[in-house]
Amino acid sequence: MDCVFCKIVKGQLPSKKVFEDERVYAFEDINPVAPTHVLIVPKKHIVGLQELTEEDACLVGHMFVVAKRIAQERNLKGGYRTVFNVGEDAGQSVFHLHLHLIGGRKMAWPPG
Ligand code: DGP
Repeated sequence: MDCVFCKIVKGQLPSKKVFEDERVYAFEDINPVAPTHVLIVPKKHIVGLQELTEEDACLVGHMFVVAKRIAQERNLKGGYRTVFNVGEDAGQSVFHLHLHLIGGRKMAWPPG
């Protein structure tokens, strides 16, 4: 399958690994928008949140637990943001589900 994140998960493209287990792979975003910008992706190819099914509900919960652990490891005590961009209007550019973990600086709301 011609999916950049599938290739990263399989080690066919380089990435800066942050965490890995049997279900997810987390790595540094190539274009960070904050001092911490990590992507948590399921090893299973899911196009995006819109394509999620009930059987993947535990997997998505696990992605958030991993995000929390990475935030703790990085000492993001002041806060951080977890984001799914869903579809083109929201800015989704890679169509393999991924959770952004962004932190290490003050953030504005609403996002752009
Ligand atoms: P989104 O716009 O929500 O689909 O986020 C996609 C993110 O993926 C974006 O912040 C840049 C990042 N990205 C795209 N291609 C690569 C890559 O090859 N390596 C890494 N590390 N990150 C990538």
